[in-house]
Amino acid sequence: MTYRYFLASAALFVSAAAWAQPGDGANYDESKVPAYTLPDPLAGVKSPRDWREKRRPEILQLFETQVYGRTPAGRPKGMTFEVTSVDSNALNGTAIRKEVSVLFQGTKDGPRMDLLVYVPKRARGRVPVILGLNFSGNQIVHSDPGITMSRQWLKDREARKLQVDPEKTRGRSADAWQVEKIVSRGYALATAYYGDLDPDFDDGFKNGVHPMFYKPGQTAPGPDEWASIGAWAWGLSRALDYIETDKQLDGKRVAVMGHSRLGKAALWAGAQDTRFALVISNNSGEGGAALARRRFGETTAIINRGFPHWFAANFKQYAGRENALPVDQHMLLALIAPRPVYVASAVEDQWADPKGEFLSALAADPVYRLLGTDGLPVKEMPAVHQPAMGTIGYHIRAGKHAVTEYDWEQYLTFCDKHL
Ligand code: GTR
Repeated sequence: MTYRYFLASAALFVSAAAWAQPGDGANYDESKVPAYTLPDPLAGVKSPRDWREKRRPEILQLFETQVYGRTPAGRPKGMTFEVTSVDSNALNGTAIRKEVSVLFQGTKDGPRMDLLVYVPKRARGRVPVILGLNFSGNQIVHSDPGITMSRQWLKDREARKLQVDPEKTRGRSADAWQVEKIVSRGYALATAYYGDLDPDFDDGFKNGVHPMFYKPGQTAPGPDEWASIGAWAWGLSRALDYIETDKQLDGKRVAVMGHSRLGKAALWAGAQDTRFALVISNNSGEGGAALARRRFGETTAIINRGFPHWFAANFKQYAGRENALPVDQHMLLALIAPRPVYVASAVEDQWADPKGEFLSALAADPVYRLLGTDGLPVKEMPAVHQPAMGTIGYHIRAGKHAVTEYDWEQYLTFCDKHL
């Protein structure tokens, strides 16, 4: 319920008609999956060097111009970090809770992202970090009353007249974040509200961080420029900029994680920013880990109709024409190689095409092996609750579209293995 609740509140950000739902012309019949040929990520590649110097940049540019849009390079000049609160006895004395404002233009009333960080108290030296954006404000990840209510979420709540008592949202998504479990396993958790980067509704990119980068007279991103997923991914890299400066955190061991639309963003962040040591996609589906060419569940046409602000304008030309795409999502995963990537599905999340998420991980395997890793250790889709963990990890669990304790258990095992 929790997650659905927040999706429902997120849904208010887009018109009801746009909120595409299963059954909206979606195919769920494997026998109706069209014949397709995946573009070969290793076309023309004879060596790891060919991959690194030629093919990988080529594929990255295709995703930039045809799918997610180009992200402004590097960090904004004048960006500063301000630690706004520290509690060294949080979570019954097991963690240090830190709140940090990432001021993109160095001013408190300018565009900013408010990070919440829990650091394991017993840790010695810099600790590895799990970083992920949340859907409705930092206060949803735990009932800890010391968490400052996300400022931007309060504004969004007002702007959209959400009938929800902010205090009642504290800890609403605690089961999707498992903060104590993460901290007890020796990882810091860092999170921020995704609306700090771009509010998730089609406002023509007037809010959020896009206007920071408009050229004189520009009022919206160009056809090959970044959109909402790009802004969320950019925010994850700015959070990593902070993490690198924090003496308690290890900027070289940061796992970027996201669920659903924020799983799309985590994959795109990990693909662009090689500083991320590991990437986790939880039920990211179409435009995330799932192969577009299968046209199973949510399709390119459905997602662009439902969420026109998520992808670059250029991406819309592929609605109903997936075979014309110069890439597919296995190549997004391949951009992360040789760094570990974990793709997770849920049996009842057919909208996200679990089989398409698995086949994408399988099709990225040859790139991972070319780069000297063990890639994905299986050739067939594992049975439910039978995780496969090589440098590529995959599991499918029973249940719905959500992040559960089971998912976190596997992710932490995967992080233990690789970080
Ligand atoms: C759905 C959307 C999916 C996924 C999901 C979510 O409505 O069709 O692609 O992103 O929202 O973010 O929970």
